[in-house]
Amino acid sequence: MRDRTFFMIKPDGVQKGLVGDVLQRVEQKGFKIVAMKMLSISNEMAQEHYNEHIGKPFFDDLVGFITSGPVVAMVVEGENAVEGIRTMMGKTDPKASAPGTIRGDFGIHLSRNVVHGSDSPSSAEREISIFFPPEELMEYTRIDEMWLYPQ
Ligand code: IDP
Ligand code: MG
Repeated sequence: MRDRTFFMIKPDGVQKGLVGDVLQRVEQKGFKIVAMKMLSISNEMAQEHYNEHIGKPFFDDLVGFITSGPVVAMVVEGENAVEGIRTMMGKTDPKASAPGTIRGDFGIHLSRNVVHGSDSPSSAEREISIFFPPEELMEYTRIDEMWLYPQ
């Protein structure tokens, strides 16, 4: 099933100059970027985005970190995009992430793990709506789609 996920390069990824590398991985895999922007996340947005973590001991650090500098937010579409992006990200803790994954290759500490990706289709829908109004989602055909998917 072709679905959509919310994917974001966190402030540490932007600061470490990883935007191009991360985007290249997403594009080369065959996923289609259908929306993308750089922004600074407000405190209110951060609370909403991470509302499932309210009350946890790391919540304040998480909100402080995610609002500490610009991020690159995007919507990614393709076959099994939610799960596929999570696989490309690796585990939440970069120390446990396999080499070859984004977190495995570029991170070392749990709280500075370079990227965010939705963990389910319902989270994806919720998170996309926080960052992107519907008119910012593009519909187009990638020229290589006939080679990415059986016709
Ligand atoms: P995920 O990003 O892999 O979906 P979540 O459990 O949703 O992981 O946690 C959101 C973010 O909060 C993680 O990406 C990580 O940066 C941070 N985080 C999760 N657990 C901890 C913790 O125990 N200590 C500090 N930060 C944490
Ligand atoms: Mg999560």
